[in-house]
Amino acid sequence: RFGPEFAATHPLAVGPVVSPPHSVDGFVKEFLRELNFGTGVLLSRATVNDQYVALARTVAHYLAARWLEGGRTRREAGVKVVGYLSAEYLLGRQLGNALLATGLRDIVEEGLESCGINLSTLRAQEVEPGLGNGGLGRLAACFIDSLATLNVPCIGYGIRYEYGIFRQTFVDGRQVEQPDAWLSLGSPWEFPHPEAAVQVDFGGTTEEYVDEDGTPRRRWLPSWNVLGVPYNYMVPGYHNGRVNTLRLWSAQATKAFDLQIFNSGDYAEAVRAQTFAENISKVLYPEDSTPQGRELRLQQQYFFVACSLRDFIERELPADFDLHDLPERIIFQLNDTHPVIAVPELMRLLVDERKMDWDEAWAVTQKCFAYTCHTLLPEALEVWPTEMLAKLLPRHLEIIYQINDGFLREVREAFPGDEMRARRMSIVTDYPERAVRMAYLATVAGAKVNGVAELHSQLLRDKVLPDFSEYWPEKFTNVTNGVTPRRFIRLANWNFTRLINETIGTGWVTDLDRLAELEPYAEDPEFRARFRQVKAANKERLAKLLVARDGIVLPEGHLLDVMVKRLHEYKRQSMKLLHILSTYEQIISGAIDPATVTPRTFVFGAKAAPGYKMAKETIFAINAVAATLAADERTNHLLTVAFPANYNVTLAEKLIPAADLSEQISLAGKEASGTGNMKFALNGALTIGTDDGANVEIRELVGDDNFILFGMSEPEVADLQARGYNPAAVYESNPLLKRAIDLLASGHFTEGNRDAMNPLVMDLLYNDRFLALADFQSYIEAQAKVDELYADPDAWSRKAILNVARTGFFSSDRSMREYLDRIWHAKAL
Ligand code: CBF
Repeated sequence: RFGPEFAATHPLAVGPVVSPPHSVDGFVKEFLRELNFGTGVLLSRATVNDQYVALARTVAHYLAARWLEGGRTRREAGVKVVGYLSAEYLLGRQLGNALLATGLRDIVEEGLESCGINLSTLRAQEVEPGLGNGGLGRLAACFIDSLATLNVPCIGYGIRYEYGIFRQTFVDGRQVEQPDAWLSLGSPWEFPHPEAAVQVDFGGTTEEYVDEDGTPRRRWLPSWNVLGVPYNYMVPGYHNGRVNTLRLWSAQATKAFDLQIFNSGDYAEAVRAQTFAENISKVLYPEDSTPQGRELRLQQQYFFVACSLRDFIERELPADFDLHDLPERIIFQLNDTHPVIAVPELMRLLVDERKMDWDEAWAVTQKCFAYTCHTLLPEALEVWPTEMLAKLLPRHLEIIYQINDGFLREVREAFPGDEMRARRMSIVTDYPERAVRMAYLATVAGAKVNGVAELHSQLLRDKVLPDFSEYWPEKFTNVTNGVTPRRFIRLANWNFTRLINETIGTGWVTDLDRLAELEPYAEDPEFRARFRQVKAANKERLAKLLVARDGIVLPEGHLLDVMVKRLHEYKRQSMKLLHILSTYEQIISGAIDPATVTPRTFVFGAKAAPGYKMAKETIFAINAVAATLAADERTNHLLTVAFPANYNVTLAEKLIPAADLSEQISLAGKEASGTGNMKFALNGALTIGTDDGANVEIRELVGDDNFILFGMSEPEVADLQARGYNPAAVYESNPLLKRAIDLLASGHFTEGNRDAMNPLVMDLLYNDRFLALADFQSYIEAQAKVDELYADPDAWSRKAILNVARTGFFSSDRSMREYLDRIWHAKAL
């Protein structure tokens, strides 16, 4: 029965694989089988973790049946695949999403109950994989979710960091980072394939040689290498049977240890190579919008793209595939500059390894890549010193030079005599040191270049890459970011989901524009009342969580004002703090009557990059203010500041649905898009925000009456900066601001210690790079408007409902459709 014929024909060998039965009995059998034989325990002795692992694996079985089938049909159909290259994926917990995608939730809940197990307890056991810093990594996770839901074949490629984004703790109000050992109990969601490991070379030299045909060629003679072990994760579509793959690479030494050295007793030396190799995928760089010019980071980047390119070419394509046709089978999307070293790597594979003619290889390469830029901060665009490249990737540096030579030839032909232009556009710069500008390389190589919101794409064209957009206007495009409604409404906000479903049906989960059908209900007093009940229930849920998680008590009946995002000066958490300080100062100085103050709870969630001093000072200041306000009986019934540590996706899922007010207050022209802004609006919070990033589009869609705008516009910012900005003068001229800053500097929040706040105060007064003081007055006035609006609950909820009804555009399904139509030219299966 199990001879060659079985292997060639039986469904267990060639598919289609049958999923376990979708019934309570079927599930319980699978679950207990997994607990007994997969985890090796009896139910009577199983720990919560055993139960969680068995449950996750059981749910994974259901998905795996579809996954195997989908992979098979994709390969057979020979369709074009989206290869999403991203150094970060901020996935969030997997179990809830897998239950949602498979539609198994009710069956599982009932089945577990019959075993005496509570599903929520097991869900809480999962440690989220925090393999990203913030918006960029979370966007990647939303995009792969949407592609699976749209039934588009996609392989997400990235790094399986052993330690993800650090776990933030506060000690005396200061951030202290702990390693994020997310794998310490293992991950039931991953499928490792050590047998499919790929070798990645580094270092050494290059040489010229003459090949068998007498053609002179160059080749790389690397000096060391590591192995990349693929770990596959399933990415399920919503209720459509498609399961795509996320393939994360883990670095391993080619040689585990040196037995001779070990036997001689030098144990540390014996494993040195292993430790060195494994460091490559050890930790995520905890930087957001700031590049880390470190060799290890370049190693990480090359490591994962080299593995991914080889993987796709050698394992996903037929052995006899003609690589001239590669663009018909793959489009690699470069998620920011982190994976851009893939460009010379593909050239190397084609020219050096497959002996393709340079021009033909370049034509193929230019069709296989597209580039998304996610920033506007010039300092955040990666630049690699040629010295470092020469040491780590000497052949790639030669290829980059050759690409640059060809490109500059083209530029000089197009603009004869304009040598300055050629210098400005050169991929290789000499100032301040000789280095490769990765954004330029991506722009030259990419079939398309896009920004992530209308304003961002325009500024990218006009200010960051003006010469390139003039030369190739058709190459530049915009795709405004989006977020997945599955995780951020359906899963995170069940109370609201129920209300929406009862009102307009369930179709919105995969067609978010249908939220527009809620618009008439904004006028319905009963619907508004139910909307307020939803908010109240979500606040209650959050309050329970914060007490248990952080010992934070949220007062009842407050306006919940939330600012959650990475801590960065351009995002201006310090301006938010000045608003709180100003309100507090006015109450305690008797300038305003406490009875007129809208009770508010301000929630912050923010991690600072460990080396970012001013960001850490801001965290300290927020915590100090929070503690003082909590102890001040004159105000603590009116103003509460809550700063739960370690903001992550799991916390976001509870915080966002509870928020009344969303703080999107970056300096205009600095936030590329923002995606938190979209999540809040979709969950019925009003935005107080500047005309920055996707705020602009949110405001256009929801209407000026339903968005609280303040602050300078981007041209006004540019103008002020050109005229010369003096924050100390603003401080002197604005009494409200002066009193708030003076109070901060007075030692009031630091037990009389005036020095403790000095770094932040001095920076605000004499530096204020992101013009917080310049926008302060306008911000305060906008906040007064918030209070006024919130005083009328019916009017407020009407506006909040309109926010929901008008922001269906911000689904990542829509973003993905735009990439598919305008950039990738790939199709659903
Ligand atoms: O495009 C996704 C997000 O990326 C960032 O987080 C980034 O790291 N560059 C930007 O700062 C966000 O504005 C953007 O939404």
